[in-house]
Amino acid sequence: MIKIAFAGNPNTGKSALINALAGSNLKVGNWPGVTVEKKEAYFNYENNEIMLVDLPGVYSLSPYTLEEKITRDFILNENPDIVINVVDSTNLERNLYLSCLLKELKKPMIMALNFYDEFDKLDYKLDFSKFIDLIEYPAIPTSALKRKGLKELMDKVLEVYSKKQNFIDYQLPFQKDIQNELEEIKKILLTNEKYKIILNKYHIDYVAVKLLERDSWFNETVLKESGIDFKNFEEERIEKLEKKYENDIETILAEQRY
Ligand SMILES: Nc1nc2c(ncn2[C@@H]2O[C@H](COP(=O)(O)OP(=O)(O)OP(=O)(O)O)[C@@H](O)[C@H]2O)c(=O)[nH]1
Ligand SMILES: [Mg+2]
Repeated sequence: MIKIAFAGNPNTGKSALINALAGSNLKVGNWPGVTVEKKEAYFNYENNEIMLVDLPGVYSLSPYTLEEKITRDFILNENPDIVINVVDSTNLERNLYLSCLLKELKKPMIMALNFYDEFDKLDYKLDFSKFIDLIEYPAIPTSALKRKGLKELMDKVLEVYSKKQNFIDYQLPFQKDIQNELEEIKKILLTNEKYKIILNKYHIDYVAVKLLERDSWFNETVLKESGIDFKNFEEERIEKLEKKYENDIETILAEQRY
């Protein structure tokens, strides 16, 4: 079975796309332990069983809201084979911040440039090949409303799936001094055996970014999973960067992503 997670800002058409693809086979429940709705759908595409998971609409993947924690936990821990990042193509600039954060999770990903009917109506233009070069993963124009691009999207899913990669090598978007710091953290992670258990589960680039931004949810999760406590990890060096930029590290990274 191919497991696909749909992630994107609120109102980008995630549910509409799932409904258009799978008909009305939507199963509605709750995420374990919380009252946020969990929707899944199953259908068959060219002899492949497909599971579609409708993640809550989010603007970020911070440790601060339930929806954002559900989204990143699902993508990191439930091993979807592919993430479909649904964006509103008429609102690209606002949508691409989350796309950038999703890339950091390093899972195989495809962008659905949804609302493409509106995009056309507005007579917007996109240099498609340049855009794909910049985002570093495939993008397919879709309209859930007009049922356009659905076959192309699913064909791309099968193509990406057949490559059977767990982690994808995207470039991280940060400036040189941040990048250097990430490299230092990665060196520490690689030279100590005890971190192996974490690196087997999470891509090292992702671990490095989470440690650098003191991500509390990541620290909690890792502590629970492996007993390793990353609290205060690299604290001195993080504070040095904060002094240099005269800002807190989360804001520094967020600004560079923007
Ligand atoms: N014109 C147009 N409208 C669309 C398209 N996709 C979805 N819509 C409409 O946009 C609205 C929001 O769609 P949803 O599928 O509910 O969006 P969502 O991403 O699931 O939103 P959340 O669950 O709140 O995160 C609905 O009224 C859809 O009918 C599209 O491609 N074109
Ligand atoms: Mg929805």
